[in-house]
Amino acid sequence: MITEKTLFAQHVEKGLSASSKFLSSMYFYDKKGEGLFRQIMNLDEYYLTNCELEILMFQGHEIAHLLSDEHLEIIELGAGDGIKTKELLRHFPKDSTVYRPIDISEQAIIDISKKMSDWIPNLKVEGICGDYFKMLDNLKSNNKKVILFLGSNLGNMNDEQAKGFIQQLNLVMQKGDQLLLGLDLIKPKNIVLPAYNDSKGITSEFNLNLLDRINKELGGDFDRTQFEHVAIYNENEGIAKSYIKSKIDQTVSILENDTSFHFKKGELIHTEISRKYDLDIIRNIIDNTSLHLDHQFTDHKQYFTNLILTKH
Ligand code: AVI
Repeated sequence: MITEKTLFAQHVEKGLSASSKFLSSMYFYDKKGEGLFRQIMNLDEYYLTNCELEILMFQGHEIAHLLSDEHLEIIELGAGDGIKTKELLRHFPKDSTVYRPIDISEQAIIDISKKMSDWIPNLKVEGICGDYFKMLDNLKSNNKKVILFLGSNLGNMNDEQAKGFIQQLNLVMQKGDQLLLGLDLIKPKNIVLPAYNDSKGITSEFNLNLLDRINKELGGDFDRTQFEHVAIYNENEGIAKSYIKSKIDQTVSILENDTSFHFKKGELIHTEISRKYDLDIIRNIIDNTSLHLDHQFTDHKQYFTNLILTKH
């Protein structure tokens, strides 16, 4: 059987032996990484959280009205901390609405289920642990479904991957089901870049934690002090990119698969993209699906958007 550890080791070997080195941001989220991401979400420089919170706090009532149905299942992909979601959920009738957070982490499901039940007593909460699409497929029923995919999580995929992801969602949705998609909008560099290179250095810790993870889980000997976090944002393209840069010429060994990798001074490992959107980009992504963009909500600064897409 292929274990998580083997998959991680294979990914690291592939990424670090490529001519342009890369590692997937998917591996940011071990326990420490999750904690660091929560800290990032609370930074003022990471404007995404407050902008989406503002939309859901002040327009949540209207959004809920557009999503409502007699019997409704609200399914959230990636459980998160629930603070934003609660602002939406409080507007739905408790007796005919079920909230189902889906996450691969069992602990995340336990935490969010407890919190949401405390915040909104009487709301039916039924968390599900597992793979998004498998779980969504199992959930096919006569009830209308609303899928929440908030926080611009789609932005960590390139446009081809995002298309594939939305197409898979489209396949498991039934006519009348809706998707509430939270997306960060394209905006100037002086606003975006500090979100990915904050002054307290938490994003740097978050990115470099990947090296600690390789050391801990795969027996790597990365010297953290010889690498640094780099973030760039290309305004025309609308994509923030994160890298880990080698400060010196060095060789790193990884015991797990008995490999070693050479890094030149200044060489980059690409670790993450955070795509920013406009309506043309999103229309291109939902092209070839039967999802229609029905409503758009934005915060007062127009930094972030929540879109309602309906399956026709
Ligand atoms: C989870 N995701 C939407 C975050 C983002 O903005 O791309 C992850 C993140 N990376 C650095 N800071 C936050």
